[in-house]
Amino acid sequence: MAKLDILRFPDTRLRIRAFEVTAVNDVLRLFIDDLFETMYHAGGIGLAATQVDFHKRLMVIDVSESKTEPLCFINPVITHKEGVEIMQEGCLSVPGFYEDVERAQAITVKALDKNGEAFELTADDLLAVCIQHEIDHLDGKLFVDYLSPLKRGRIRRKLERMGKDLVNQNIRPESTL
Ligand code: QAP
Ligand code: CO
Repeated sequence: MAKLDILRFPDTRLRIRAFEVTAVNDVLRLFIDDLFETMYHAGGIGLAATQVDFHKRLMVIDVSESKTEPLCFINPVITHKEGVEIMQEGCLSVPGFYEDVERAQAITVKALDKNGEAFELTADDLLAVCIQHEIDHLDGKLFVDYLSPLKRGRIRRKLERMGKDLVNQNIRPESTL
């Protein structure tokens, strides 16, 4: 197992559209374990492969309080969206910033699991929002893209000004102002 480095906005590698996974094998499963380890260590509820500079359509999520409900989605596709919900979102690639984003309130998603088996899942509220947020990453999209250019620019400049090391030491951008 290995903890991986997480790319930080505005790194242009976060804009790469991920490729379909063509084979679910042991090598990929080892990487999935690393994604979970990285997400849990960073205190996240979701992490897409794109965020660790691996450009395949693969993401992990665990929205449970107890951190005992790992979900892995390979080649995820949303087949149904319903309703609207505004939720405050954050992102491990945009550390220290949380803003309201409007998304579908409920979704159905189909994907492959870590054994390469197809499954379909209907989700609402936090899990639905998290799935939409992570699929956006696989398409090179970030939650800050839904904000006004002014807000996005402020966040970009604050993150650019702080060294990578400060972020890794978990010092929040707002504490430097
Ligand atoms: C996406 O985000 C998400 O700034 C997952 O300092 C977030 O796990 C979907 C995190 C909210 C729906 C609602 C962010 C951890 C984790 C930070 C995350 C931070 C430490 C973000
Ligand atoms: Co994110």
